Amino acid sequence: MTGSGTAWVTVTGNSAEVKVEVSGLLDGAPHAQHIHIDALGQCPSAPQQHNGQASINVADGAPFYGAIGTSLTNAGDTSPAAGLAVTEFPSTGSYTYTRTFDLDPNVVANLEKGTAVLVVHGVDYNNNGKYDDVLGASELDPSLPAEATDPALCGAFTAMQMSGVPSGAADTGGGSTANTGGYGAEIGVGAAALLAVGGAAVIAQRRRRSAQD
Ligand SMILES: [Cu+2]
Repeated sequence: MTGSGTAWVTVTGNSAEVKVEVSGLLDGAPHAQHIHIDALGQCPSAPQQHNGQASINVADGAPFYGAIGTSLTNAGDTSPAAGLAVTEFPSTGSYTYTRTFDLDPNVVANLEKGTAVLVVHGVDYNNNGKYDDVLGASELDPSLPAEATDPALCGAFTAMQMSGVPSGAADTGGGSTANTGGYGAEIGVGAAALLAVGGAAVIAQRRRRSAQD
């Protein structure tokens, strides 16, 4: 299992333009994605035993990256309540997500403090092309397999200089960037996913000044 990605958030007041680019995850399966807040602003590094296998679940990660602050859904509710609305999240292994919406003020405060962490969920640990019960049921929702909710990619947002999320040919328009805060996160594969392919238990936590270099 591999995967990588980059995320950007630009904030003007409480309005946020969010872009997430991900590649290398399980195709054809939902990937819940959230901005987690109110903890250390870090990603988990040490896998635990779940159903006899080394992996990291959301409960393992929560002391590091905290609770859901924002659900990066395709449409509708972006509150924590939509955290497991699996039909509202990207469902391909590689995708580019963009959305502009109002952030909860506490999420903005976490971005400013350096305690906002992007987490993309959904890992096919046993590489059989689907989420199954190899790790048992999700600790969050027993109707879902743990593979569907375990963190796949994680990265902490850090402040960066930009006037808008990278958008190719189209500019963000508007031009009112005076009060814009820009944040970027390089999101990497969690230690558990590396273990799943027999690799070293290397922490994937990354703090980068710039998402472009
Ligand atoms: Cu999450």
